[in-house]
Amino acid sequence: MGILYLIACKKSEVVVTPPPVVVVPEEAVKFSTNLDTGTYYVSDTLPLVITVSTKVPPAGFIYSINTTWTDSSKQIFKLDTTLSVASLSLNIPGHKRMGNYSVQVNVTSKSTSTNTSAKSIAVVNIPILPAVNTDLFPDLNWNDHAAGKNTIYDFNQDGVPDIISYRRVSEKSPLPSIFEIKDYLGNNLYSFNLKDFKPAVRDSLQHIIIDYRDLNNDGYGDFGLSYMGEWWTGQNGAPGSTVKFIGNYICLLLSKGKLQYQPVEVLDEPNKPLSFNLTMFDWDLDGKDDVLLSDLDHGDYLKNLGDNKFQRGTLPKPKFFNQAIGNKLDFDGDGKIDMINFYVNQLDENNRYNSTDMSQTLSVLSKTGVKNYPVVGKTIKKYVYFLGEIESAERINMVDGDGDGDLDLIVGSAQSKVGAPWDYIQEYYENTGSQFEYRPNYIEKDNTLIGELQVWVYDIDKDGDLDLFYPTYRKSTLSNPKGAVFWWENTKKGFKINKKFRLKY
Ligand SMILES: [Ca+2]
Ligand SMILES: [Ca+2]
Ligand SMILES: [Ca+2]
Ligand SMILES: [Ca+2]
Repeated sequence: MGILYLIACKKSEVVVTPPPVVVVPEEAVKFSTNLDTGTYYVSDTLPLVITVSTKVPPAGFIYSINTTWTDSSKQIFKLDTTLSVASLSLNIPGHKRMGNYSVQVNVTSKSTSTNTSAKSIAVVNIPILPAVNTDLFPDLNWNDHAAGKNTIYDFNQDGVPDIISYRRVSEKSPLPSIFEIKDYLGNNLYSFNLKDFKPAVRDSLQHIIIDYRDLNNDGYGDFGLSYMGEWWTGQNGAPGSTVKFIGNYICLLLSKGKLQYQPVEVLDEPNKPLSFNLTMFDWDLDGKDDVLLSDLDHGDYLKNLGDNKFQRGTLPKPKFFNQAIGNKLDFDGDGKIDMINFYVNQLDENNRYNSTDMSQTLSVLSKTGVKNYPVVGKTIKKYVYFLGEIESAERINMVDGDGDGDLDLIVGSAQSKVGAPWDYIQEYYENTGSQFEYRPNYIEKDNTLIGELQVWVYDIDKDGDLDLFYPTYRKSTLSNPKGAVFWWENTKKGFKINKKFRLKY
């Protein structure tokens, strides 16, 4: 004891008693987020708000956020930041692709690394299927909305897909059908009643063939409407029954800006046999889209002279191809839409072929002219009428299904049944450069699900390749047999049925 006293005296003249050291422990870090309530459904950007309930220590918190696409263990986002505030708000991009994501959030006291709290948030991206619910407008001709088209279209350029078709005034009325533009949200965008434009026009013009291109180069589509008169004198398609289709009326609706149109009468021939065709394309390859009034056999067309001027004329022979199942899409990838035509000989109601040409040919008409490709590996049948149990090819579309950079062919067929619902099949023909070769079962089939003739393409899972889907469905019959919706995922080794989706419309 005496020694200690001596040392203390040497060090200092004054003896002081040190204050007691009191260690105040930091409050344990606690936080919550806006995504704590369960699995969060994301379509791209993830809104994350972290709220810490603990008092902010003088040195602040380290906020760590780590987002992983768990389907491939790919890191999407990583952040470590020190902040002297009790909350952090972020919009994290990069969750576009279909699948499961995990967000790991850590909040740690900057001065005490052991004072930390962590949580993991499950996030899932279920893709949106851009199909339209046909219950929305039950009187519309939904076939024409979908037929011969490639993917969704947006006429008024407002981001909502549109519907172009027609409706009959009523099931029993002979009055001409009404041309309509509507959209997937149920909006009525434009309506054209031929009777208002030309009150004296004859009744019975029930069917309209519709096509569109930007004829006057103002950035909006213009329409060609071909009204057909028809009178059946027998039963539709029955053997021995005679049918008489008479009369055509064609007008153009030329755009005057967004959804404003000037109707122009082009043809009114009440007593001539009609043609089941009206196709807008640059048929004479001079750079301006023209209006083919009949079919390529007749070659009767309106040559586009520019500035809303057209000249009636006849396309020179030889014609490009035998017009059959068509679509328009950019086949060669030059940014310009090409005309696609799939010819296969057609059988009538007495099983007689329409032509002696037994080829199966896909023709592509582009600004450089026509190219023809044999379609091989399966004998494809096409019928004028569905009688009994037959399989008939009706629609085509194209998509790069094997990821080699060229477009492959999809043929949509119906298999008619007697006294039972029909089946629908989509079949794949791979583009080998010189021809299209049948690849059986490349597109998965399940006849218990919904079926239609026309398949459309869209990158549904947002992985950069085009997937397949049926453009329409019925919300009221989703749970019925053959009512359930699905899409096909492009795996580059086949199109696989996928039942994960959300219906936006
Ligand atoms: Ca729209
Ligand atoms: Ca032209
Ligand atoms: Ca290909
Ligand atoms: Ca895809």
